[in-house]
Amino acid sequence: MTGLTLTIGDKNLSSWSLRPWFLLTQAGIPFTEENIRLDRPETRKILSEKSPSGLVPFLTHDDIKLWDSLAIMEYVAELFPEKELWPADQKARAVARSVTAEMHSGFSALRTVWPMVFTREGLQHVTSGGVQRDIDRINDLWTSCRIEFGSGGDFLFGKFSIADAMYAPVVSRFVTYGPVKLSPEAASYRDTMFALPAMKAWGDGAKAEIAG
Ligand SMILES: N[C@@H](CCC(=O)N[C@@H](CS)C(=O)NCC(=O)O)C(=O)O
Repeated sequence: MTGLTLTIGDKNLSSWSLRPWFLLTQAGIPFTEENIRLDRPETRKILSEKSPSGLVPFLTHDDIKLWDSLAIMEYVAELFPEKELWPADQKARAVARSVTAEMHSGFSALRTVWPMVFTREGLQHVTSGGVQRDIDRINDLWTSCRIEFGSGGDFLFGKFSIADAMYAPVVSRFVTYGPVKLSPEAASYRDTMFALPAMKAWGDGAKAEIAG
């Protein structure tokens, strides 16, 4: 056992939770999952008692708790170097970190106007308020990563990396809010990501959550 416990929010809604969950699942790293429903009267109290930041996700390992999706994924990459969760090549790794950081700190129009609702297809396709600009930038990023660095596999940097986990909720949005116009490379990347067993497992969890 790895002794890792990842605490996440609703699978249908919590885009930040999806990222480290997807990383661990896709990389085949065992972990215990703990769930906190986000839209309940008791949510705030539970989060303030359990989570260092009052937010999800957070990771518990031995005697430490770590919060924030990117910090969690960096820690996992250090714990499991054999999984090569960043590209091995130094320049590719530096670009992967830039691409990841840009998502972590940016694309606020897309995140605000198109919140992740994993199970609902056919959501209203509004592209005002900077959404189209964010889509265009992500399309450019995905396209250039696939062309320049993607030859070793189906992911942004060929092999699966933290950069892919960081964009997993965008893949969901580009399905549920479609049609979104993407380059052939970016569209094929979206389809590959959306078809992964880890993505399907998250979607099944989201459906079960709603049904329950
Ligand atoms: N920068 C944080 C963002 C975490 C965040 O905003 N989480 C949301 C859920 S996706 C949350 O916990 N919201 C609390 C609430 O809805 O009460 C990260 O990368 O993990």
